[in-house]
Amino acid sequence: MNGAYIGSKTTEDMQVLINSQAGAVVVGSISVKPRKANTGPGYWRHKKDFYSLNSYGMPNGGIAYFTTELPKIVKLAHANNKPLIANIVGFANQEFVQLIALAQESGCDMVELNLSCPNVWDAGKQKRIISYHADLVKELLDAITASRPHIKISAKISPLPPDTLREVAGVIAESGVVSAVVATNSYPNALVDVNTRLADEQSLAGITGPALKPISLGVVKQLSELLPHTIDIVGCGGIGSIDDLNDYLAAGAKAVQVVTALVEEGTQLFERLVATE
Ligand code: RRO
Repeated sequence: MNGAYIGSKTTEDMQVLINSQAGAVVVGSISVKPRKANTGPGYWRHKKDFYSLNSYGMPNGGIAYFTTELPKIVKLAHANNKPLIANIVGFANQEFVQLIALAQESGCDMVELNLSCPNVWDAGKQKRIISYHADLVKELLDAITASRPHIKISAKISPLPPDTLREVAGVIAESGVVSAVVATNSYPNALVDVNTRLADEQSLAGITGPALKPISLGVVKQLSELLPHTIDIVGCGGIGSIDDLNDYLAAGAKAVQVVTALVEEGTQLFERLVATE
């Protein structure tokens, strides 16, 4: 499947992904309020493709757009036999709860909590990246359980360092509401050089692509030992070939998301991966 990215924000974007050979499709990230992209180029690619950096700042149409569009996107996906996953992001626990309601009412097959977006800044201050704080993850999962005791959701985390990963995996395992963990989102706060700004507000950005692969793969391997087998792991980070994909499956992933290679190659990437399976 695709990971939530700059090409999965609208019905038109989703139609392109739905027409591809992807096994499932992800829409989002969806927030409560509509969001404009950070000003600036947003994306920067290393000239030898070692990595990419992005700082878009979660642009999307918000509930206003997705109340009418999400049911349509679900229908389009189901007409092509593809599960539709909604990646959602809140600025408060109750916003996540509100967005879960939207996804469920629209017929989405799964909700993926984005606990890991690094690129939201306000007056020079960075929005806290939830997955780096086990206490914040617990508060959120408790709020979700309180409002929807029987729901099963997915959570997308950052490339966490070992102790944080152990704590967060413990909270997720105990919560009872998480049935899948997506590992990982981009590594936050990377810098190309002091003169290159992806967003006018700040120079720091999330790093993705091949350089992220060994880090995300290590997170997947650790999660396969930290999480019970009832929680699936979805690998994400630097997948551009069937060998990359197989490395994730061997490390314990049940499925994968692709982003940077998809940005570079377009949805033909899925055909290439399926053809070499
Ligand atoms: O929009 C972004 O800048 C962004 C998001 Br929401 C995310 O989850 N991960 C990322 O690398 N960029």
